[in-house]
Amino acid sequence: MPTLPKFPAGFLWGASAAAFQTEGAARADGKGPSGWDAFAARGRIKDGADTDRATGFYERYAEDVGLLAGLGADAFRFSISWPRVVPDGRGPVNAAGLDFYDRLVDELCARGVAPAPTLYHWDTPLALEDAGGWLNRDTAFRFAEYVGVVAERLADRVPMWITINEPAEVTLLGYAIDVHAPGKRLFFDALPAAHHQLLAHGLAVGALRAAGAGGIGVALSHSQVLPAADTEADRAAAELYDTLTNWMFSDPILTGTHPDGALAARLPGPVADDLATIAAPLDWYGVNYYAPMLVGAPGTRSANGRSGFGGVEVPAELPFVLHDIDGVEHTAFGWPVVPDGLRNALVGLADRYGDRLPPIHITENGCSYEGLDDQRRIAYLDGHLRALHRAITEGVDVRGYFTWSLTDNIEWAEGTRQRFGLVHVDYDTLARTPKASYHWYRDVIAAQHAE
Ligand code: IFM
Repeated sequence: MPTLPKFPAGFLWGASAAAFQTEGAARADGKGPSGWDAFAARGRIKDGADTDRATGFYERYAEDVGLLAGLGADAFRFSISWPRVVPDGRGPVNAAGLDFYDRLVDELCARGVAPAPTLYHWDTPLALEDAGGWLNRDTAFRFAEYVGVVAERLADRVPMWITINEPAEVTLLGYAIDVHAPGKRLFFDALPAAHHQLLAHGLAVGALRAAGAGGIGVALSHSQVLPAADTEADRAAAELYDTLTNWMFSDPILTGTHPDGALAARLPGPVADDLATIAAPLDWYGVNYYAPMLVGAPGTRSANGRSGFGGVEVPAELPFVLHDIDGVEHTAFGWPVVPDGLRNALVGLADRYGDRLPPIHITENGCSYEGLDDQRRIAYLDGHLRALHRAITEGVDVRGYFTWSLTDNIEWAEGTRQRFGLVHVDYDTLARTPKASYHWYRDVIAAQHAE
């Protein structure tokens, strides 16, 4: 593989992970159950993976921090489990839970890896989920309380914070089409979940700042959305999908406005006041990118007959369908590999927001493939880093890149079937084995760090 072009001085090289996907210890040391624990207990993880154990990160965190240090990573994006810190989502704080993240942060700092915690990566405390979860406005205020507790404890050592991760996926997969926890099928009635997560983000920014935290960002998924065919119906379907998955989240955060009046009219609460909270200034903006989306009108079919995305079919109740992208490589998950889609998504953000767009970090990018000699993962990462470099050359201010993921982990409803790690996890023994991509990424980082 030819050497990658040089990224700007000070560019941050990292890897990402999340609590439910790695920690295990689901009932240990006072942790409360999350909506995802309940979803797993209902048999909704396809391969019946042991999510109570996951990769055992709760016990093995020092080993994984050692792997990060071995990579030469500048930063590690992990998530804090809300129900480990506030077991019932409100009320008493679990000291043992906070102590765990304190130890983790100390270990990272000791190994020269900057901690970059995400405060919400989908594991809502079950007590709050049972009270409506993100459909309930109160959840946003409980989130801000928990964020304040965490920030008071960790702000002295954490240089980079992520409030919430991918609210679009939580809304669509969790509340609209019953693919993820909490397993609701509300279609457009899921929209309040989007609004309340955004409100939670805005309130969390305030709670972080009040505790003296800096380096505040968010992690939103951004995909280039393309109409399946050049027809009015496909263009309208793609535009709606683009609004629902991209702009409905980034516009409120970056501009304090809503991209679609008709959709905004379906949102609950004092929306105009909430938008002022949601648009609290950020220090940086996180982009998760995996693949572009090809969208058609209901009833249309992909040229190759394959529809959906990674096995997820859009129910007929929604006014769009997802088409497969033909003629490109696909990952083990069936996701199309289109590196230039990352450049396009970034240039699209810069064009749309101009000066309102803070410096960007790529907070997730990666792929699912089998095997230790994962040359296809290396090709994926190499291609996306080159596309990222092109975006920077074209003027987009990108300051860092976190690959998803450090180790294999629980891929939500897919369980252990999809492996996104640079490091292989044997789910019987929990032994970690670096893959070829780990060694490749280590060499990339070393070359980038060299003068
Ligand atoms: O594993 C997930 C992660 O938790 C959120 N973003 C997408 C990844 C791959 O599906």
